[in-house]
Amino acid sequence: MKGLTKPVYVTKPLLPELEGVVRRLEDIWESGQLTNQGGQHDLLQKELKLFLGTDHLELFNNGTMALLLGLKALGLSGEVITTPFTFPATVQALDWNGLTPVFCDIRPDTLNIDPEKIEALITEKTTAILGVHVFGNVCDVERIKEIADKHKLKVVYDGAHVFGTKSGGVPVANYGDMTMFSFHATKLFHTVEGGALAFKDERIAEVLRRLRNFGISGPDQVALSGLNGKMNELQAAVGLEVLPLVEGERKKRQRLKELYERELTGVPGLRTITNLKGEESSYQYFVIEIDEAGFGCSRNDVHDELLKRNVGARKYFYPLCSGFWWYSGLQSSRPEHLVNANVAVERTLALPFYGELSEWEVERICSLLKQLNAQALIAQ
Ligand code: T4K
Repeated sequence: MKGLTKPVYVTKPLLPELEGVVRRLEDIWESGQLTNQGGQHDLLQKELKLFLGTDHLELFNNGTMALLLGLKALGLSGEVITTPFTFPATVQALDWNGLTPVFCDIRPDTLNIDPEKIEALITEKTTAILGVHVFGNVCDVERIKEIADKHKLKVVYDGAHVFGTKSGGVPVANYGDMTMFSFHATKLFHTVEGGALAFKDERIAEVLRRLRNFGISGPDQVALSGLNGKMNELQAAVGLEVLPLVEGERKKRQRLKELYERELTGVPGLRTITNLKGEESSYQYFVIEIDEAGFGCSRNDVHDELLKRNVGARKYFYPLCSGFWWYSGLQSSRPEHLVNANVAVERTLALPFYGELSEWEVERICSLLKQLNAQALIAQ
């Protein structure tokens, strides 16, 4: 089985023309303002509010810090119902706020938190629901809102994968009390490292600005215990050059996704995790599920065989967060309560997916998958 001549990875950052970045660097040098909310920062904040369709948005030095400080700003306590099928940052933001995650199983189709299983987990200690729009699929936001309203809970979304996504024409930033966006280099839109919070209640803006700047509230005044969560001018400058490229990148990824889906339709034991109807997706990741019984070999075998042939697919999100040793005492982390999540974590594989990937490379990756499948079935 012939692989690719050059390695391809799960993603590749969108790189703007260097000249534009250099022009912005010259402006920064001229101003002497390198961080602490300078001109590039403010301009990016303004442009992102428009792009993401939200009135209230604050920038941070990364998505994890944004989520950590956002949860703090909402004044949550006790327990937060969340998904175990996510990147460690989601639950670690809870840990660092002294909040206890209560793990809820996921829906097998979207891999997002299953709203029908949330109510059974609510106790008198529950203060919020933290959903993750996994791989770019939007959570069942309407149902989650109904449950949260009924029980007077806050709703926070980890939107690290849904930059610019719309569901039913509504920008995703409009759902819940707060949505975090990650601007890491591996994301559709990036500022090298970076993140943002979109939120409903404008009174939170001031709290967030203080929290990300050591709690400083004015000259000689520290109002609360904050951290350093500021996005610097160089990050913002890169973001301003990347932003105009996002729409083009999204279109290229949409075409590649369609090609992947065409090529992989009908492969036994292989399912593609697509966006739901009515969603304008960020096309953040292209993820498949391998069911060993139908495909003939396991997701891990597929991962290893692809890697030998220069295809760097990734087992996002392995291992499951509920399996972290420090959650071993939690009732909700027990596998019998998280059946779908435990299945998904053994089956999902993110395939290489970025605008610069050629159609030929996608066809080659699909052909490798089909050959692995045929060989595995013959060997059975
Ligand atoms: N919530 C969710 C649901 C998340 O997925 C994430 C982050 C967060 C919260 C936290 O947001 P941040 O605090 O990160 O803003 C990556 C990213 O580091 C992480 O941001 C991301 N999710 C996660 C899903 O993926 P790794 O360990 O897989 O990254 P790495 O370095 O292996 O990169 C993957 C591939 O991308 C490499 O094989 C090559 C390519 N790459 C990567 C980088 C960094 C490049 O070509 N150039 C680069 O500069 O975690």
